[in-house]
Amino acid sequence: MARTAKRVPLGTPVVRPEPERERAFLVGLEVRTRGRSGAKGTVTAQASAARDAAAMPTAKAESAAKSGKPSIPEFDADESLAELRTLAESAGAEVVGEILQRRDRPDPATLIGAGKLEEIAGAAASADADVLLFDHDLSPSQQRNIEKVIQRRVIDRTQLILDIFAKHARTREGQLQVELAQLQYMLPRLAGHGIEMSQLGGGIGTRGPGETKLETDRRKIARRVRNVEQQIENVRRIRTQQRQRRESAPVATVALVGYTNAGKSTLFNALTHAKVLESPRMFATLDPTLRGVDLPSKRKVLLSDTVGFIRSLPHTLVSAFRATLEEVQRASLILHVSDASSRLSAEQDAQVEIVLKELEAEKKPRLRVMNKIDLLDDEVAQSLLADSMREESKTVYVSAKEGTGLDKLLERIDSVIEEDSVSRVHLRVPQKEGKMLAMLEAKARIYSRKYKDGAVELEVEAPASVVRRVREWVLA
Ligand SMILES: Nc1nc2c(ncn2[C@@H]2O[C@H](COP(=O)(O)OP(=O)(O)OP(=O)(O)O)[C@@H](O)[C@H]2O)c(=O)[nH]1
Ligand SMILES: [Mg+2]
Repeated sequence: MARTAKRVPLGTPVVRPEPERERAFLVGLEVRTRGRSGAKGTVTAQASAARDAAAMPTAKAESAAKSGKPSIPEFDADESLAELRTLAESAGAEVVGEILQRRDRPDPATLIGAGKLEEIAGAAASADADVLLFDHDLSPSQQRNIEKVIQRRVIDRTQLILDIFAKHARTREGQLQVELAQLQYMLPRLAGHGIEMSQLGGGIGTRGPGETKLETDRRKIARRVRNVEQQIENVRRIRTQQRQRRESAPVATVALVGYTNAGKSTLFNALTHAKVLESPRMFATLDPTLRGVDLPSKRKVLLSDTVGFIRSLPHTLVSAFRATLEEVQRASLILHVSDASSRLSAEQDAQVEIVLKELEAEKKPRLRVMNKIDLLDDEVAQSLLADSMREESKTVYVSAKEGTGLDKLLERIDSVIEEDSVSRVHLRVPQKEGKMLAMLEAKARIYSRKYKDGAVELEVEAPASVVRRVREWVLA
Protein backbone atom coordinates (compact mmCIF):
# COMPACT_ATOMS: atom_id res chain seq x y z
CA MET A 1 0.00 0.00 0.00
CA ALA A 2 1.28 3.41 -0.90
CA ARG A 3 1.91 5.47 2.17
CA THR A 4 2.10 8.86 0.54
CA ALA A 5 -0.67 11.05 1.82
CA LYS A 6 -3.03 12.11 -0.91
CA ARG A 7 -5.52 14.87 -0.63
CA VAL A 8 -8.98 13.37 -0.52
CA PRO A 9 -12.18 15.35 -0.63
CA LEU A 10 -14.00 15.47 2.68
CA GLY A 11 -16.62 12.79 3.05
CA THR A 12 -14.73 10.25 0.96
CA PRO A 13 -14.79 6.96 2.84
CA VAL A 14 -11.35 6.01 4.08
CA VAL A 15 -10.24 2.70 2.61
CA ARG A 16 -8.06 1.03 5.17
CA PRO A 17 -5.47 -1.40 3.93
CA GLU A 18 -6.22 -5.01 4.94
CA PRO A 19 -4.09 -5.74 7.98
CA GLU A 20 -1.32 -8.06 6.98
CA ARG A 21 -2.34 -11.63 7.63
CA GLU A 22 -0.21 -13.66 9.96
CA ARG A 23 1.63 -16.53 8.36
CA ALA A 24 0.74 -19.72 10.19
CA PHE A 25 2.42 -23.11 10.05
CA LEU A 26 0.28 -26.02 11.23
CA VAL A 27 1.53 -29.02 13.17
CA GLY A 28 -0.53 -32.18 13.71
CA LEU A 29 0.32 -35.38 15.51
CA GLU A 30 -1.12 -38.82 15.07
CA VAL A 31 -0.47 -41.25 17.87
CA ARG A 32 -0.56 -44.80 16.67
CA THR A 33 -0.91 -46.62 19.97
CA ARG A 34 -4.30 -48.21 20.18
CA GLY A 35 -6.44 -48.60 23.24
CA ARG A 36 -5.68 -45.39 25.10
CA SER A 37 -9.23 -44.28 24.83
CA GLY A 38 -8.92 -41.68 27.56
CA ALA A 39 -6.59 -39.65 25.36
CA LYS A 40 -7.84 -36.13 25.32
CA GLY A 41 -7.66 -33.53 22.64
CA THR A 42 -6.45 -34.32 19.21
CA VAL A 43 -4.15 -37.14 20.13
CA THR A 44 -6.06 -39.52 17.97
CA ALA A 45 -5.25 -42.77 19.68
CA GLN A 46 -7.98 -44.57 17.81
CA ALA A 47 -7.27 -42.70 14.65
CA SER A 48 -6.91 -45.68 12.41
CA ALA A 49 -10.01 -47.33 13.83
CA ALA A 50 -11.91 -44.12 13.25
CA ARG A 51 -10.63 -43.91 9.71
CA ASP A 52 -11.84 -47.40 8.89
CA ALA A 53 -15.17 -46.53 10.36
CA ALA A 54 -15.40 -43.17 8.63
CA ALA A 55 -15.33 -44.91 5.30
CA MET A 56 -18.67 -46.50 6.10
CA PRO A 57 -20.51 -44.21 8.44
CA THR A 58 -23.83 -46.06 8.15
CA ALA A 59 -22.34 -49.40 9.01
CA LYS A 60 -20.67 -47.78 11.97
CA ALA A 61 -23.91 -46.31 13.21
CA GLU A 62 -25.67 -49.63 12.77
CA SER A 63 -23.09 -51.60 14.67
CA ALA A 64 -23.19 -49.01 17.44
CA ALA A 65 -26.95 -49.34 17.59
CA LYS A 66 -26.70 -53.14 17.76
CA SER A 67 -24.19 -53.15 20.59
CA GLY A 68 -26.46 -50.71 22.43
CA LYS A 69 -23.44 -48.55 23.24
CA PRO A 70 -22.95 -45.44 21.18
CA SER A 71 -19.33 -45.53 20.11
CA ILE A 72 -17.79 -42.09 19.88
CA PRO A 73 -16.33 -41.71 16.46
CA GLU A 74 -13.09 -39.79 16.37
CA PHE A 75 -11.58 -37.47 13.85
CA ASP A 76 -8.43 -38.87 12.32
CA ALA A 77 -5.32 -36.74 12.20
CA ASP A 78 -5.83 -35.58 8.60
CA GLU A 79 -9.40 -34.53 9.29
CA SER A 80 -8.31 -32.87 12.45
CA LEU A 81 -5.62 -30.94 10.59
CA ALA A 82 -8.17 -29.88 7.97
CA GLU A 83 -10.31 -28.50 10.78
CA LEU A 84 -7.30 -26.68 12.22
CA ARG A 85 -6.82 -25.07 8.80
CA THR A 86 -10.35 -23.66 8.93
CA LEU A 87 -9.79 -22.50 12.49
CA ALA A 88 -6.56 -20.76 11.47
CA GLU A 89 -8.34 -19.02 8.63
CA SER A 90 -11.20 -18.06 10.92
CA ALA A 91 -8.60 -16.40 13.14
CA GLY A 92 -7.51 -14.39 10.12
CA ALA A 93 -4.24 -16.21 9.45
CA GLU A 94 -2.81 -17.40 6.18
CA VAL A 95 -1.73 -21.03 6.26
CA VAL A 96 1.76 -21.25 4.75
CA GLY A 97 2.62 -24.85 5.54
CA GLU A 98 1.73 -27.88 7.55
CA ILE A 99 3.27 -31.03 8.89
CA LEU A 100 1.73 -34.16 10.30
CA GLN A 101 3.84 -36.41 12.46
CA ARG A 102 2.97 -39.97 13.27
CA ARG A 103 4.56 -41.46 16.37
CA ASP A 104 3.91 -44.09 18.95
CA ARG A 105 3.68 -41.93 21.98
CA PRO A 106 3.81 -38.19 22.61
CA ASP A 107 7.08 -36.86 24.03
CA PRO A 108 6.31 -35.45 27.49
CA ALA A 109 8.79 -32.58 27.13
CA THR A 110 8.11 -31.38 23.62
CA LEU A 111 5.19 -33.47 22.38
CA ILE A 112 7.10 -34.38 19.25
CA GLY A 113 10.64 -35.72 19.07
CA ALA A 114 13.74 -33.51 18.95
CA GLY A 115 14.67 -34.51 15.39
CA LYS A 116 11.22 -33.75 14.06
CA LEU A 117 11.15 -30.48 15.92
CA GLU A 118 14.37 -29.39 14.16
CA GLU A 119 12.79 -30.33 10.85
CA ILE A 120 9.70 -28.28 11.68
CA ALA A 121 11.87 -25.34 12.70
CA GLY A 122 13.52 -25.47 9.28
CA ALA A 123 10.26 -25.79 7.39
CA ALA A 124 8.67 -22.96 9.35
CA ALA A 125 11.69 -20.74 8.71
CA SER A 126 11.71 -21.40 4.98
CA ALA A 127 7.95 -20.74 4.80
CA ASP A 128 8.64 -17.52 6.70
CA ALA A 129 5.99 -18.40 9.26
CA ASP A 130 5.17 -15.99 12.06
CA VAL A 131 3.48 -18.52 14.26
CA LEU A 132 3.15 -22.27 14.73
CA LEU A 133 -0.29 -23.63 15.42
CA PHE A 134 -0.36 -27.00 17.17
CA ASP A 135 -3.35 -29.23 16.72
CA HIS A 136 -3.09 -30.10 20.40
CA ASP A 137 -3.34 -28.73 23.81
CA LEU A 138 0.19 -28.11 25.05
CA SER A 139 1.23 -28.02 28.65
CA PRO A 140 2.87 -24.75 29.68
CA SER A 141 6.30 -26.39 29.77
CA GLN A 142 5.85 -28.11 26.40
CA GLN A 143 4.95 -24.79 24.90
CA ARG A 144 8.07 -23.15 26.32
CA ASN A 145 10.34 -25.99 25.25
CA ILE A 146 9.00 -25.97 21.72
CA GLU A 147 9.31 -22.19 21.46
CA LYS A 148 12.97 -22.48 22.46
CA VAL A 149 13.72 -24.78 19.54
CA ILE A 150 11.48 -23.20 16.94
CA GLN A 151 12.25 -19.58 17.82
CA ARG A 152 8.76 -18.59 16.86
CA ARG A 153 5.51 -18.12 18.70
CA VAL A 154 3.74 -21.39 19.45
CA ILE A 155 -0.01 -21.45 19.90
CA ASP A 156 -2.04 -24.48 20.90
CA ARG A 157 -5.53 -25.37 19.80
CA THR A 158 -7.29 -23.99 22.87
CA GLN A 159 -5.50 -20.69 22.54
CA LEU A 160 -6.43 -20.50 18.88
CA ILE A 161 -10.11 -21.10 19.63
CA LEU A 162 -10.02 -18.53 22.42
CA ASP A 163 -8.56 -16.08 19.93
CA ILE A 164 -11.36 -16.61 17.43
CA PHE A 165 -13.87 -16.11 20.21
CA ALA A 166 -12.12 -12.88 21.21
CA LYS A 167 -12.29 -11.66 17.63
CA HIS A 168 -15.97 -12.43 17.24
CA ALA A 169 -17.37 -11.35 20.62
CA ARG A 170 -19.63 -8.35 20.11
CA THR A 171 -21.64 -7.89 23.26
CA ARG A 172 -20.24 -6.88 26.61
CA GLU A 173 -21.26 -10.23 28.04
CA GLY A 174 -19.54 -12.14 25.23
CA GLN A 175 -16.37 -10.13 25.70
CA LEU A 176 -16.36 -10.68 29.44
CA GLN A 177 -16.82 -14.40 29.01
CA VAL A 178 -13.94 -14.64 26.55
CA GLU A 179 -11.74 -12.58 28.80
CA LEU A 180 -12.51 -14.86 31.71
CA ALA A 181 -11.62 -17.95 29.68
CA GLN A 182 -8.40 -16.30 28.48
CA LEU A 183 -7.36 -15.34 31.99
CA GLN A 184 -8.01 -18.84 33.24
CA TYR A 185 -5.98 -20.26 30.39
CA MET A 186 -3.16 -17.85 31.11
CA LEU A 187 -2.88 -18.31 34.88
CA PRO A 188 -0.97 -21.61 34.93
CA ARG A 189 1.21 -20.39 32.09
CA LEU A 190 2.72 -17.37 33.76
CA ALA A 191 5.78 -18.92 35.34
CA GLY A 192 8.87 -18.27 33.26
CA HIS A 193 6.85 -16.70 30.52
CA GLY A 194 7.09 -13.12 31.66
CA ILE A 195 9.62 -11.79 29.20
CA GLU A 196 8.34 -13.53 26.12
CA MET A 197 4.76 -12.57 26.81
CA SER A 198 5.40 -8.92 27.26
CA GLN A 199 7.35 -8.89 24.03
CA LEU A 200 4.57 -10.34 21.94
CA GLY A 201 3.61 -7.84 19.35
CA GLY A 202 0.01 -8.83 18.71
CA GLY A 203 -1.57 -11.48 16.52
CA ILE A 204 -3.13 -14.82 17.34
CA GLY A 205 -3.14 -15.60 21.01
CA THR A 206 -2.51 -12.04 22.10
CA ARG A 207 -5.83 -10.50 21.19
CA GLY A 208 -8.51 -10.07 23.74
CA PRO A 209 -11.02 -7.63 25.00
CA GLY A 210 -9.08 -7.14 28.23
CA GLU A 211 -6.17 -4.78 28.44
CA THR A 212 -4.71 -6.86 31.27
CA LYS A 213 -3.77 -9.76 29.03
CA LEU A 214 -0.08 -9.12 29.16
CA GLU A 215 0.14 -8.57 32.88
CA THR A 216 2.33 -11.15 34.37
CA ASP A 217 1.44 -10.67 37.97
CA ARG A 218 -0.54 -13.67 39.05
CA ARG A 219 -2.26 -11.77 41.81
CA LYS A 220 -3.41 -9.02 39.50
CA ILE A 221 -4.83 -11.61 37.14
CA ALA A 222 -6.58 -13.44 39.94
CA ARG A 223 -8.11 -10.14 41.00
CA ARG A 224 -9.20 -9.46 37.44
CA VAL A 225 -10.77 -12.92 37.27
CA ARG A 226 -12.89 -12.13 40.30
CA ASN A 227 -13.81 -8.77 38.86
CA VAL A 228 -14.86 -10.23 35.50
CA GLU A 229 -16.82 -12.98 37.23
CA GLN A 230 -18.65 -10.33 39.21
CA GLN A 231 -19.51 -8.40 36.05
CA ILE A 232 -20.72 -11.55 34.34
CA GLU A 233 -22.85 -12.27 37.37
CA ASN A 234 -24.44 -8.81 37.03
CA VAL A 235 -25.23 -9.30 33.36
CA ARG A 236 -26.61 -12.69 34.22
CA ARG A 237 -28.90 -11.27 36.88
CA ILE A 238 -30.39 -8.83 34.39
CA ARG A 239 -30.87 -11.66 31.96
CA THR A 240 -32.63 -13.78 34.57
CA GLN A 241 -35.02 -10.93 35.26
CA GLN A 242 -35.73 -10.56 31.56
CA ARG A 243 -36.28 -14.27 31.31
CA GLN A 244 -38.67 -14.31 34.26
CA ARG A 245 -40.72 -11.60 32.60
CA ARG A 246 -40.71 -13.61 29.40
CA GLU A 247 -41.60 -16.84 31.12
CA SER A 248 -44.71 -15.38 32.67
CA ALA A 249 -46.19 -15.72 29.17
CA PRO A 250 -46.75 -19.31 28.03
CA VAL A 251 -44.10 -19.23 25.35
CA ALA A 252 -41.67 -22.10 24.93
CA THR A 253 -38.04 -21.62 23.96
CA VAL A 254 -36.51 -23.76 21.25
CA ALA A 255 -32.71 -23.78 21.17
CA LEU A 256 -30.59 -24.40 18.10
CA VAL A 257 -27.43 -26.30 18.93
CA GLY A 258 -24.82 -27.91 16.75
CA TYR A 259 -21.27 -28.07 15.54
CA THR A 260 -19.79 -24.79 14.40
CA ASN A 261 -20.66 -24.07 10.76
CA ALA A 262 -23.59 -26.54 10.68
CA GLY A 263 -25.85 -23.71 9.56
CA LYS A 264 -27.63 -22.75 12.78
CA SER A 265 -27.68 -19.04 12.04
CA THR A 266 -28.79 -19.62 8.45
CA LEU A 267 -31.67 -21.75 9.73
CA PHE A 268 -32.45 -19.18 12.42
CA ASN A 269 -32.69 -16.46 9.77
CA ALA A 270 -34.79 -18.63 7.47
CA LEU A 271 -37.30 -19.38 10.24
CA THR A 272 -37.48 -15.95 11.86
CA HIS A 273 -36.67 -13.63 8.95
CA ALA A 274 -33.88 -12.20 11.06
CA LYS A 275 -30.52 -11.15 9.75
CA VAL A 276 -27.92 -12.55 12.11
CA LEU A 277 -24.49 -13.21 10.68
CA GLU A 278 -24.09 -16.34 8.55
CA SER A 279 -20.51 -17.10 7.70
CA PRO A 280 -18.20 -19.88 6.51
CA ARG A 281 -15.88 -18.87 9.33
CA MET A 282 -16.03 -20.92 12.49
CA PHE A 283 -17.67 -19.48 15.57
CA ALA A 284 -19.28 -16.66 13.64
CA THR A 285 -21.97 -16.59 16.32
CA LEU A 286 -21.00 -16.02 19.91
CA ASP A 287 -23.77 -13.99 21.40
CA PRO A 288 -27.19 -15.55 21.74
CA THR A 289 -30.17 -14.11 19.88
CA LEU A 290 -33.84 -14.82 20.51
CA ARG A 291 -36.68 -14.32 18.06
CA GLY A 292 -40.31 -15.34 17.88
CA VAL A 293 -41.55 -17.91 15.38
CA ASP A 294 -45.18 -18.69 14.60
CA LEU A 295 -46.00 -22.37 14.44
CA PRO A 296 -48.70 -23.84 12.19
CA SER A 297 -51.00 -24.10 15.25
CA LYS A 298 -50.57 -20.33 15.56
CA ARG A 299 -48.69 -20.75 18.80
CA LYS A 300 -45.57 -18.72 19.18
CA VAL A 301 -42.23 -20.08 20.30
CA LEU A 302 -38.96 -18.29 20.89
CA LEU A 303 -36.08 -19.61 18.85
CA SER A 304 -32.56 -19.10 20.16
CA ASP A 305 -29.39 -19.08 18.10
CA THR A 306 -26.19 -19.51 20.03
CA VAL A 307 -22.50 -20.35 19.94
CA GLY A 308 -21.49 -23.50 18.05
CA PHE A 309 -19.62 -26.45 19.50
CA ILE A 310 -16.37 -28.04 18.43
CA ARG A 311 -14.41 -31.18 19.18
CA SER A 312 -12.66 -30.92 22.56
CA LEU A 313 -14.15 -27.53 23.25
CA PRO A 314 -11.82 -26.06 25.86
CA HIS A 315 -13.37 -26.62 29.24
CA THR A 316 -12.62 -23.06 30.29
CA LEU A 317 -14.80 -21.89 27.42
CA VAL A 318 -17.73 -24.10 28.25
CA SER A 319 -17.73 -22.86 31.81
CA ALA A 320 -17.13 -19.24 30.85
CA PHE A 321 -20.00 -19.44 28.37
CA ARG A 322 -22.36 -21.10 30.80
CA ALA A 323 -24.46 -17.94 30.99
CA THR A 324 -24.83 -17.84 27.21
CA LEU A 325 -25.64 -21.50 27.12
CA GLU A 326 -28.31 -21.16 29.79
CA GLU A 327 -30.77 -20.69 26.98
CA VAL A 328 -29.96 -24.25 25.91
CA GLN A 329 -30.34 -25.54 29.46
CA ARG A 330 -33.74 -23.93 29.86
CA ALA A 331 -35.16 -24.69 26.43
CA SER A 332 -38.27 -26.86 26.09
CA LEU A 333 -36.92 -28.35 22.90
CA ILE A 334 -33.49 -28.65 21.38
CA LEU A 335 -32.98 -28.58 17.64
CA HIS A 336 -29.72 -30.33 16.96
CA VAL A 337 -28.51 -29.04 13.61
CA SER A 338 -26.01 -31.16 11.64
CA ASP A 339 -24.32 -30.61 8.33
CA ALA A 340 -25.68 -33.56 6.34
CA SER A 341 -23.18 -32.91 3.57
CA SER A 342 -20.17 -33.33 5.84
CA ARG A 343 -18.33 -36.62 5.82
CA LEU A 344 -17.68 -35.96 9.47
CA SER A 345 -21.23 -35.35 10.58
CA ALA A 346 -21.30 -38.50 12.78
CA GLU A 347 -18.11 -37.40 14.54
CA GLN A 348 -19.45 -33.89 14.92
CA ASP A 349 -22.74 -35.17 16.33
CA ALA A 350 -20.87 -37.20 18.92
CA GLN A 351 -19.01 -34.08 20.00
CA VAL A 352 -22.25 -32.11 20.29
CA GLU A 353 -23.55 -34.92 22.47
CA ILE A 354 -20.58 -34.52 24.81
CA VAL A 355 -21.21 -30.80 25.28
CA LEU A 356 -24.95 -31.34 25.79
CA LYS A 357 -24.07 -33.80 28.54
CA GLU A 358 -21.78 -31.27 30.12
CA LEU A 359 -24.66 -28.80 30.08
CA GLU A 360 -26.95 -31.48 31.54
CA ALA A 361 -29.24 -30.96 28.60
CA GLU A 362 -28.88 -34.37 26.98
CA LYS A 363 -32.26 -35.65 28.14
CA LYS A 364 -34.31 -32.77 26.83
CA PRO A 365 -36.82 -33.36 24.04
CA ARG A 366 -34.91 -33.13 20.83
CA LEU A 367 -35.29 -33.02 17.08
CA ARG A 368 -32.45 -33.72 14.67
CA VAL A 369 -32.21 -31.31 11.81
CA MET A 370 -30.02 -32.52 8.95
CA ASN A 371 -29.15 -29.36 7.08
CA LYS A 372 -27.54 -28.55 3.71
CA ILE A 373 -29.36 -31.29 1.79
CA ASP A 374 -29.01 -29.07 -1.29
CA LEU A 375 -25.40 -30.25 -1.35
CA LEU A 376 -26.38 -33.92 -1.49
CA ASP A 377 -27.01 -35.98 -4.55
CA ASP A 378 -30.50 -35.12 -5.79
CA GLU A 379 -31.82 -38.65 -5.52
CA VAL A 380 -30.46 -39.13 -2.01
CA ALA A 381 -31.92 -35.79 -0.93
CA GLN A 382 -35.36 -36.69 -2.27
CA SER A 383 -35.45 -40.02 -0.48
CA LEU A 384 -34.31 -38.43 2.77
CA LEU A 385 -36.98 -35.75 2.45
CA ALA A 386 -39.60 -38.47 1.92
CA ASP A 387 -38.23 -40.26 4.97
CA SER A 388 -38.66 -37.28 7.22
CA MET A 389 -42.32 -37.06 6.17
CA ARG A 390 -43.05 -40.09 8.35
CA GLU A 391 -45.05 -38.94 11.35
CA GLU A 392 -42.84 -40.48 14.02
CA SER A 393 -39.56 -39.37 12.48
CA LYS A 394 -37.39 -37.42 14.90
CA THR A 395 -35.11 -36.33 12.08
CA VAL A 396 -36.01 -33.61 9.64
CA TYR A 397 -34.01 -32.92 6.50
CA VAL A 398 -33.76 -29.31 5.40
CA SER A 399 -31.82 -26.86 3.39
CA ALA A 400 -31.77 -23.64 5.38
CA LYS A 401 -30.17 -21.90 2.44
CA GLU A 402 -32.85 -22.87 -0.06
CA GLY A 403 -35.75 -23.05 2.36
CA THR A 404 -36.49 -26.74 1.73
CA GLY A 405 -38.21 -28.76 4.46
CA LEU A 406 -38.85 -25.79 6.75
CA ASP A 407 -42.64 -26.27 6.83
CA LYS A 408 -42.15 -29.85 7.92
CA LEU A 409 -39.71 -28.72 10.58
CA LEU A 410 -42.21 -26.21 11.98
CA GLU A 411 -44.93 -28.89 12.05
CA ARG A 412 -42.61 -31.21 13.91
CA ILE A 413 -41.72 -28.53 16.46
CA ASP A 414 -45.43 -27.89 16.85
CA SER A 415 -46.12 -31.52 17.63
CA VAL A 416 -43.39 -31.77 20.26
CA ILE A 417 -43.89 -28.52 22.17
CA GLU A 418 -46.11 -28.94 25.20
CA GLU A 419 -46.40 -25.37 26.46
CA ASP A 420 -49.71 -23.75 25.76
CA SER A 421 -51.01 -27.02 24.38
CA VAL A 422 -53.38 -26.96 21.48
CA SER A 423 -56.89 -28.36 21.63
CA ARG A 424 -59.85 -28.49 19.30
CA VAL A 425 -63.00 -26.71 20.43
CA HIS A 426 -66.44 -25.89 19.12
CA LEU A 427 -67.53 -22.26 19.60
CA ARG A 428 -70.57 -20.11 19.07
CA VAL A 429 -69.50 -16.44 19.00
CA PRO A 430 -71.97 -13.58 18.49
CA GLN A 431 -71.27 -11.82 15.20
CA LYS A 432 -71.02 -8.48 16.96
CA GLU A 433 -67.87 -9.72 18.73
CA GLY A 434 -65.78 -8.50 15.83
CA LYS A 435 -62.60 -8.17 17.87
CA MET A 436 -62.79 -11.70 19.25
CA LEU A 437 -63.51 -13.11 15.80
CA ALA A 438 -60.50 -11.29 14.39
CA MET A 439 -58.37 -12.58 17.26
CA LEU A 440 -59.47 -16.14 16.45
CA GLU A 441 -58.68 -15.65 12.78
CA ALA A 442 -55.17 -14.60 13.77
CA LYS A 443 -54.44 -17.04 16.57
CA ALA A 444 -56.37 -20.22 15.85
CA ARG A 445 -56.60 -22.74 13.06
CA ILE A 446 -60.18 -22.58 11.81
CA TYR A 447 -61.62 -25.79 10.39
CA SER A 448 -65.23 -24.75 9.77
CA ARG A 449 -67.36 -21.68 10.04
CA LYS A 450 -71.18 -21.45 9.94
CA TYR A 451 -73.34 -18.33 10.28
CA LYS A 452 -76.56 -18.83 12.23
CA ASP A 453 -78.95 -16.43 14.03
CA GLY A 454 -76.49 -13.57 14.38
CA ALA A 455 -73.72 -15.86 15.63
CA VAL A 456 -70.82 -17.73 14.09
CA GLU A 457 -70.27 -21.39 14.86
CA LEU A 458 -66.66 -22.32 14.59
CA GLU A 459 -64.62 -25.49 14.80
CA VAL A 460 -61.15 -24.36 15.80
CA GLU A 461 -57.86 -25.64 17.06
CA ALA A 462 -56.21 -23.18 19.40
CA PRO A 463 -53.61 -22.91 22.15
CA ALA A 464 -54.94 -22.99 25.71
CA SER A 465 -54.12 -19.29 26.17
CA VAL A 466 -56.47 -18.43 23.28
CA VAL A 467 -59.22 -20.83 24.36
CA ARG A 468 -59.25 -19.15 27.77
CA ARG A 469 -60.09 -15.81 26.15
CA VAL A 470 -63.16 -17.22 24.37
CA ARG A 471 -64.26 -19.70 27.05
CA GLU A 472 -67.70 -18.12 27.53
CA TRP A 473 -68.59 -19.16 23.96
CA VAL A 474 -67.28 -22.72 24.06
CA LEU A 475 -70.07 -25.23 23.37
CA ALA A 476 -70.12 -28.27 25.61
N1 LIG B 1 -25.22 -25.18 0.74
C1 LIG B 1 -25.69 -24.81 1.92
N2 LIG B 1 -24.94 -24.03 2.72
C2 LIG B 1 -25.45 -23.67 3.92
C3 LIG B 1 -26.74 -24.10 4.35
N3 LIG B 1 -26.94 -23.59 5.59
C4 LIG B 1 -25.83 -22.88 5.90
N4 LIG B 1 -24.93 -22.92 4.91
C5 LIG B 1 -23.59 -22.27 4.86
O1 LIG B 1 -22.79 -22.81 5.89
C6 LIG B 1 -21.92 -21.79 6.45
C7 LIG B 1 -22.14 -21.70 7.96
O2 LIG B 1 -23.45 -21.22 8.20
P1 LIG B 1 -23.86 -20.50 9.56
O3 LIG B 1 -25.36 -20.38 9.54
O4 LIG B 1 -23.04 -19.30 9.81
O5 LIG B 1 -23.43 -21.67 10.58
P2 LIG B 1 -23.50 -21.68 12.17
O6 LIG B 1 -23.89 -23.06 12.57
O7 LIG B 1 -24.35 -20.56 12.67
O8 LIG B 1 -21.97 -21.43 12.53
P3 LIG B 1 -21.29 -20.74 13.83
O9 LIG B 1 -22.12 -19.60 14.28
O10 LIG B 1 -19.97 -20.31 13.30
O11 LIG B 1 -21.17 -21.82 14.85
C8 LIG B 1 -22.28 -20.51 5.72
O12 LIG B 1 -21.34 -20.31 4.70
C9 LIG B 1 -23.68 -20.78 5.16
O13 LIG B 1 -23.94 -20.07 3.97
C10 LIG B 1 -27.52 -24.92 3.48
O14 LIG B 1 -28.64 -25.34 3.75
N5 LIG B 1 -26.93 -25.25 2.29
MG1 LIG C 1 -23.95 -18.98 13.79
